[in-house]
Amino acid sequence: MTTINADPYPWPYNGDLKPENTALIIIDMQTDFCGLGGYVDSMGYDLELTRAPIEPIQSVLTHMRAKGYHILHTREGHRPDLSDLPDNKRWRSRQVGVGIGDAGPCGKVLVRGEPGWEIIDELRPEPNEVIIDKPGKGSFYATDLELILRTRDIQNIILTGITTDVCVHTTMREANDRGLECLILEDCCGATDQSNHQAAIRMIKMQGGVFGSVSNSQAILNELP
Ligand code: C5J
Repeated sequence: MTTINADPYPWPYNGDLKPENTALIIIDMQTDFCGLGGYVDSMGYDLELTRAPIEPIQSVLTHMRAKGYHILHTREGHRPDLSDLPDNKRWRSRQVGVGIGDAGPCGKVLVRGEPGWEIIDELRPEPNEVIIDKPGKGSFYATDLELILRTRDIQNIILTGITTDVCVHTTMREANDRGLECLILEDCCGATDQSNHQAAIRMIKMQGGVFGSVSNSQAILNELP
């Protein structure tokens, strides 16, 4: 039995934790969500909140790379012709700041290939790491993430990234319904609103861990086999 200290239960539930069956997923650490001039910045949110997880994720990433765990990154973004951008998503985004697909200081917002869409330098993927490009909030919808996880026999996923209440939560819920065992690292996530971050973390812990369990970067550094 190998587990990580977590709340509400030591994770994973079955004690089967090893590099071969466990992946770190880093969600949407893109300039548009945490960089100057990006989408979140254009909406007027406090960038400190979405930048807070950068250092803790760096520590976990370095540690898990060295131990040979699977590492996956995701990017939210749309095709340059916007053929995969739903009208209502674009309309809503235009109610606040620069709309998705429109030109901003970091290029067209959340459009593949634009500077704002890139993963930030601090967390740049290595060439052998998987990158999932997703048009939605969840990482499973309209992507090959499930195929990759099943092909590699990955059962446990450690979720980090931004934002806690939107793309991290949606991905965790999608993963949980597929029988994957989820751990969220609280200090490795951030939201545009701190109370939403806290609520999103609290929701995971109800009903005995309805979506999984919650831990932090220090526990990974200290306890991961
Ligand atoms: C949002 C995300 N918040 N990556 N995207 O629109 O959470």
